[in-house]
Amino acid sequence: MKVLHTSDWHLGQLFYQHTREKEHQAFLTWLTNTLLAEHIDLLLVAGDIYHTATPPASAENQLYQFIKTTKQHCPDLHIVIIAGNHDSANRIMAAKPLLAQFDTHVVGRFDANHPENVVLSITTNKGPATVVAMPFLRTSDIQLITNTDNTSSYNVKIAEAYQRALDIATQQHQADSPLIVMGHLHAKGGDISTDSERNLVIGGEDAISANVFGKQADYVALGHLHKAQKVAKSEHIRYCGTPLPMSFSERNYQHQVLIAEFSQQVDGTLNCAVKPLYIPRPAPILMLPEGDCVPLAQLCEQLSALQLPTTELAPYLRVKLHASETDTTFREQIENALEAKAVRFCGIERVRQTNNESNNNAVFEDLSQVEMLNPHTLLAQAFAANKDMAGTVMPEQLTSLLNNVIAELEEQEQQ
Ligand SMILES: [Mn+2]
Repeated sequence: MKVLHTSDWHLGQLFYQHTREKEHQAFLTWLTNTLLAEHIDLLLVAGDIYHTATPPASAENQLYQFIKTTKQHCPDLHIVIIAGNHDSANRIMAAKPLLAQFDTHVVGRFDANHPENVVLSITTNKGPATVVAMPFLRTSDIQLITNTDNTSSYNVKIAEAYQRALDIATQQHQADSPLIVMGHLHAKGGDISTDSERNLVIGGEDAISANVFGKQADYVALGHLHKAQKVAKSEHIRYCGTPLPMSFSERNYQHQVLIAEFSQQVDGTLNCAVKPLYIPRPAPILMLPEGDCVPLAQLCEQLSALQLPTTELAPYLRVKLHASETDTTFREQIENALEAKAVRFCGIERVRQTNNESNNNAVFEDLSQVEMLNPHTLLAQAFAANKDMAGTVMPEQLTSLLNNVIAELEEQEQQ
């Protein structure tokens, strides 16, 4: 049995105000072709299908069109989609009865009293598979878990949620067939030593131990972190990462999907071999200059002389300029140098002398990463960065006001 694992499509996302619809379409078309060429039996989409809880109609249309087209090409394919933190659980679930007609299983929310709802028994052409399709768990989803101490942390409740689903899955599961766990969360023990960007250690939000996925799982398909990586050095616990670059810091990184192939070994045990498949990038991501900042005049020369790669879609371009550059007409000069260049301009980054703040700056390098921060961390950092508040301690009241806002939003989301 062959499984393709992808996540974090963020359909409907704007990249520095530019629509990504054509990039998403290029990816989806590539994915359909890949599913066909690789003879995939099961497609797993591990959350953050959409970029927001209220995506544009074009993004929803894109998902449905993808499912329809793919099923025409690969009639035996099964698809499992879970909701991520960016998705609205309700919106995802609304199409459930219709999508079922296309062998597409969607799971928007975990109900602690009905953990069986996230356990799917799927029969592919190559045999059965059991999938624990655990969506992103909001605090409100797990507060019903009462057999743990009421003061139990978020982590303990998350572990209990997975345990309840795994108990059912192991009962239903047929020996010798794959048991797959899906999740959308920040798992501890990500392969960050080889990741030059430590900013994926997301401030504040507690990372969850990889133990929650159980020992029985043959493959764990995760979403939420934007770069592909193994978790806790396990070959079979993986993030596949986002298919499109989410920031300029990802310009030299190869985005991918993962293929997990299950095969029976001579001794009867199940083997799972995982390999990445790299996704072509239809719109290049360019940063100028690539290295250190250069004086404005030199930058403008470089821009005028810029030879653009011939690609399907116009490249994104962002320029870097040192903050000490005093010429106030820099914007105009840069825009003039870029005139008649077929690029999608993504602004000018003013670079300060590297200092001790560099760690924080890395987190804030672009908005896609800010979105991954825990709201409380974000508030604390914003407070600390506010000059008027220098030297003062953040008042308790601010924290409780934020809690109220979050609670209200979660309530709205429930409706
Ligand atoms: Mn996410």
